[in-house]
Amino acid sequence: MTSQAPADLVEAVGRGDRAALARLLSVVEAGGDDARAALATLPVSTGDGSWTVGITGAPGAGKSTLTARLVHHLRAAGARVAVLAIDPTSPFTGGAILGDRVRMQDHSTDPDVFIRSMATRGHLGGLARAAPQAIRVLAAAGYSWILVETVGVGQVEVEVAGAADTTVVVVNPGWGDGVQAAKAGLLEIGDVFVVNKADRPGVDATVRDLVGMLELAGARAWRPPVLEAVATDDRGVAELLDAIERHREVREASGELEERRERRIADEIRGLVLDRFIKQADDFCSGARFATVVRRVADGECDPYTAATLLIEGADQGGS
Ligand SMILES: Nc1nc2c(ncn2[C@@H]2O[C@H](COP(=O)(O)OP(=O)(O)OP(=O)(O)O)[C@@H](O)[C@H]2O)c(=O)[nH]1
Ligand SMILES: [Mg+2]
Repeated sequence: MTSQAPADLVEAVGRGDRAALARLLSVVEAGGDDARAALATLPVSTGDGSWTVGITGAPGAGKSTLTARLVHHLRAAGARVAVLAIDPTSPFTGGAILGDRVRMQDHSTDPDVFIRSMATRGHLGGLARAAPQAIRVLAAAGYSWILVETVGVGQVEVEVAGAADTTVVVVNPGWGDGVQAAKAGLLEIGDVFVVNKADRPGVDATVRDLVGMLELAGARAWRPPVLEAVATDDRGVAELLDAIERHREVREASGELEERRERRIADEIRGLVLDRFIKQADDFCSGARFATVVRRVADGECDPYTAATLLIEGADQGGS
């Protein structure tokens, strides 16, 4: 797939080679031996000097529009920015990603902005594994801000958001939107809440709902603010960036950052282990041996539990 050795790619990325960065991200996304080799040469303690912001919320909430506006503000302040748009839906629809491309067009010729979309290939666990690694690659490439857009509707998205230093949850005005966010588990992971599309009715009620639910969730050292924004008019975006920076300062001062980073490394390792076991399970459950075992269970010669044990232990001895 790539003519360059993974270690050379990592080195080229460190020199600011954008084409190498794109290739390295593809390698990491694909997983497997090349990804392992590349990641092994990547410094683990990246993140020094870089800050990852997860932007999550229901489909169509305005995440991409807000992200594009944030990029604009960060660029105005001279920062180098990477955007990772994660699409957990089918790789065949591609709709959201296409939309993102359009919204990000303003930044497409800026050499200090790097935009990348990632879709699920194969199982969802692959995405949960690849996203934190992609963030690590982007940090190593010297981007001081990494914005990660995910659709916050399922567990995987919540896991991906766990790779962020600050998580922004985007909701819209309207009956029950705050409740939906709560159901999707977004109240727990949000550090900053934004009621976007504040040009529509029902903003006050949604803000009130969110503030109420956050209070019920109990006292935290950081009290997540609930902001209003109209991303399409750049309203409330400067305030959002202020809130993110305040959160960053509090996080950095609290010493809790180190703990979070360790937890994230633990998650990454767990993801890698899981990824390898899943691959192994796929190997066990395919081919002639598997077919034979299935037939034996179907014929009533053995039960599924025994069959599974036989498959696993047999493979250990067979060394496949
Ligand atoms: N009225 C109004 N429309 C907005 C606002 N922000 C975004 N939109 C519109 O809402 C639509 C969806 O915006 P996106 O930024 O693509 O939303 P998203 O959350 O990234 O969507 P997905 O990635 O598909 O989940 C677009 O048509 C935007 O122009 C806003 O503040 N007010
Ligand atoms: Mg989007």
